Amino acid sequence: MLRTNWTPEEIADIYHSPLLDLIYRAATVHRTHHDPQEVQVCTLLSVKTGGCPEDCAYCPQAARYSTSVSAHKLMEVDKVLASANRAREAGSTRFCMGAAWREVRDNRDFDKVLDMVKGVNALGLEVCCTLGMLTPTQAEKLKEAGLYAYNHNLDTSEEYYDDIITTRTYADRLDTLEHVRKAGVSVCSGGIIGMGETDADRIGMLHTLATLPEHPESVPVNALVAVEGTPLEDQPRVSVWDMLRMIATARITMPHAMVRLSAGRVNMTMEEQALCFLAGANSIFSGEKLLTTPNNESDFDKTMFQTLSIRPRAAFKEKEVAV
Ligand code: SAM
Ligand code: DTB
Ligand code: SF4
Repeated sequence: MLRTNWTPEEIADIYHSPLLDLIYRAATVHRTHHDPQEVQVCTLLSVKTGGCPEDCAYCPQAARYSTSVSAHKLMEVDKVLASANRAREAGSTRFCMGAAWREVRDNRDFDKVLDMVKGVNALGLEVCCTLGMLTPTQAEKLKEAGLYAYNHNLDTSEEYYDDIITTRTYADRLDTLEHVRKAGVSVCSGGIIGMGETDADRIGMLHTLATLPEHPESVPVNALVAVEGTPLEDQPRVSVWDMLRMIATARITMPHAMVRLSAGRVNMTMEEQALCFLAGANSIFSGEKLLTTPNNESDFDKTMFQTLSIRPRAAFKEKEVAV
């Protein structure tokens, strides 16, 4: 049963249950609602990189930190479409375009993004964007252009949010998610672990997501990529056991969602990633880069899929899942 009335205590009980029980339960839920042999392969492209006015402590694209990322203006539409085409040929079924913006402005850049969305949609890919805050009208325009999903992460709990970002509020984030939902665009929202948050913060974030009026269709679980020059540069690497608890708890509380093993995969062995798939993750990002940081080699992913007998999932299957 889909539940949107989880209590924080229930989610905490799940998150803290003995690890092998937790994985077993999550794997059982996963098998009830999804084909465990299927993993969706997605590609990210940073269409506008760096120079962002926000102060997200994890982000190498914030203008105020000095990182190795240099700022670039919005890419040209034809370059983006060529890149989407390559991603499709390499086996991706979802293409996500990211922009280092605080919010979308109604200007020529937004018109260009709408053209990118139209073009990527025409390639038969699930087209996703992550552009910062949106107004209801902007969300509708993206929908009309053919946008399938919008990524807007809560990142952490409401309580810990101010320690990570001061230039916007948790309520701003939730407002954009509501605008996306109302426009009929599929919602992608998750977070990052390894930023110094407590287990209670992780549980709090999952509680907010799992008690939205409708669960997000997609929940990315990112392990912090600690980038030199950001305030979180010295954070120790997240342990696989923590990733597993997050993935499994997301899977159990939001059974229909695609749970995406997102940033941080480059630091994980094949065996560790296999455990994440067992615990209910059913999507990865492929390609040599995420937005600005390195990702797994495509040969690694190919071998992993062969070894684990995993098949790439077709586009637009989400709509069919209604168990
Ligand atoms: N500027 C838009 C925004 O913040 O919504 C879109 C792009 S932003 C880079 C998209 C997401 O990437 C963030 O919400 C965050 O969850 C994730 N992210 C950014 N830097 C990261 C890092 N160093 N490690 C893990 N995830 C990261
Ligand atoms: C998400 O949750 N993770 C992706 C995607 N949504 C946009 C981004 C990860 C970015 C990691 C840092 C970088 O490469 O810049
Ligand atoms: Fe800007 Fe997004 Fe990075 Fe925050 S996460 S600094 S909003 S690009």
